[in-house]
Amino acid sequence: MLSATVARRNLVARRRIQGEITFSAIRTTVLSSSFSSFLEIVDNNNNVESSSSGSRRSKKSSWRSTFGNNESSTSSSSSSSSGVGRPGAGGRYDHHQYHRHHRSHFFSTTSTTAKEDLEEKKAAFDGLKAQIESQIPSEIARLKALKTKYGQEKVGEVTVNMLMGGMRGIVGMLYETSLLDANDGIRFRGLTIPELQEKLPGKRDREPIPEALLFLLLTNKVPTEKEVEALRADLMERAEKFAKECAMNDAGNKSKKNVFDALRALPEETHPMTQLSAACLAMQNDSKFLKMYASGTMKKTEYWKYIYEDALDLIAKLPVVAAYIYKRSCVKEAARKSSEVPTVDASLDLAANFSQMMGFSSNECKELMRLYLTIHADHEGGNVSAHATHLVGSALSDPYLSFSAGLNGLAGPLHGLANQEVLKWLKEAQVALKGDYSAETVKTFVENTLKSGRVVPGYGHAVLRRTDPRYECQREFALKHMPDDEMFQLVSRLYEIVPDVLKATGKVQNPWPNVDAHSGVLLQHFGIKEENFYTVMFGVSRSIGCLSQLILSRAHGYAIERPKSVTSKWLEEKFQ
Ligand code: NMX
Ligand code: MLT
Repeated sequence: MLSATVARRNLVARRRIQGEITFSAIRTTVLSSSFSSFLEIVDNNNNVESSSSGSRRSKKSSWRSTFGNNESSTSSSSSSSSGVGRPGAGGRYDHHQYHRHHRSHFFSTTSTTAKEDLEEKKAAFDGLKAQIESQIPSEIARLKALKTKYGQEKVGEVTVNMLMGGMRGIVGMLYETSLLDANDGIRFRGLTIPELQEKLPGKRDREPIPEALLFLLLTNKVPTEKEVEALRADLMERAEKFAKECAMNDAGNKSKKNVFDALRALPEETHPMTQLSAACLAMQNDSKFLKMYASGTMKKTEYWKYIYEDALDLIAKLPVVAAYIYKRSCVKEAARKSSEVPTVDASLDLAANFSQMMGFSSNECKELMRLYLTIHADHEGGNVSAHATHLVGSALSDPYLSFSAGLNGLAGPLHGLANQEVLKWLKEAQVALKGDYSAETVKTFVENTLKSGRVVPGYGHAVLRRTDPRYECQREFALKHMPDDEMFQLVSRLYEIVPDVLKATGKVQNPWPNVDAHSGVLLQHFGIKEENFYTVMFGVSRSIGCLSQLILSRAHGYAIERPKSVTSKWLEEKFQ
């Protein structure tokens, strides 16, 4: 069976398939024909006509003038020097009922009463959704112009090798939030990780906070301090409301079941990733998009608004659910409080609160969590978790369904679960090597891993052809905070040995370490020792990237994904 496959592969390898991918094919996935009516409105009016009940738009909204001043005085230098784009002119903002509610809460918790300060904060609070909205017409017009001008251009060609090799190298989707270069590594809206560390505002210490990254991914703009603070407060309010409602419901007569009831119904030994994915599905009932779609009153141009609300809700809820799973299924019996919904401290940032809810309140651990949640958030669109979320979302499945699909992909050992595999392997190495980390013994250990038929976890990548910059920044963190950690010494030694062992196989395309080779050693140092939880943390972070793109995909009218597949017989007949 295997040799037949190999023979078939050899027979057709390197021969080009007739089908070529044109820009038009990719673009077709962006703009479905039924979306063109929306484009006409944009073209004719250069404006999006409001059709949403309960929403009002004004070209000269008060936030724009206030916000514009605020922006230029506080952040324009950092943004322009970074080369990150600014939002399109002509900002409008919605006075959604929802926003009014949140804004009043936001102000009621704000100590200052100075009118100007309030105006500024109001502008910052409304800023994110309004900025996304203000960019939509120009983004759609830009995409339409791209299609008109280059629709028939080719962006690549597909060989049989590519088709049979996991679609490696096929350019087949649009994904705006980040771009991976084989030699330079990841750029989030054009910014490298060191640039994120330098430029993103809202820092508590050295590391950026993921809220700032979320703003950047959604708007292609480095936010101001105030914008980050407003988004932080919004997310934490969503998290607190969710946790409080579930806790009250737990304490009540239990007539209404919540997500924690769903988790309690699962065996404690259920893998934490399975629990996280199941929790997403169990929360689907909260989906605003689902309800609006079912009502039959939502226009296509409004989809993104409800996807946005669901996405932000989900990003806020996931750390609470994850911390619960950690306490329930990972920590030792003595420390376990399996039935309690974690308490959210809404004064903290998302990462610090996550760390605290898990039981780790040191500043160093909070800093690690900020770094961790930032660097795992996005890795362009083709990786399994992002692509799965994107694919399922393209069927207009809501964010709960879509991201659950992404998590199921992340739970695979060749993808996100590799971080768990790495720590298991490091522990195995510690036992086998008994403290002897000499080059020879470590090399033999790695070779034995390969001989046993396993991959070396944490090494290799489908796109990267260098050490993952996410590995490098974690190494820097370790050198700063825990240079003498014994397991870190082992990780450093492996970095010297593994690439040559993998190169010697003659088949590994990228012998360098990826993000997962380093994350576990940091977590275990700060007390998060249960490696079966590591991929859950990856998932909490990945929601930021996947769900940002999901909002943009609906805002820009991407079509349902449906590539063509062929049978191997079809290929044979084509080339024989
Ligand atoms: N150890 C042993 N063999 C490897 C490794 C490795 N780390 N990486 C690649 N190979 C093998 C691979 O299995 C394949 O063998 P075969 O032809 O017998 O099937 C051959 O080398 C060619 O594979 P590549 O083209 O180099 O890699 P590919 O793009 O197919 O896969 C990974 C990429 C990441 C799946 C692969 O490098 C791997 O399995 N790495 C270990 C698991 C891991 O760290 N995954 C995490 C990736 C990052 N993330 O978080 O998702
Ligand atoms: C990721 O972060 O998604 C991984 O590095 C895998 C990938 O990019 O394919």
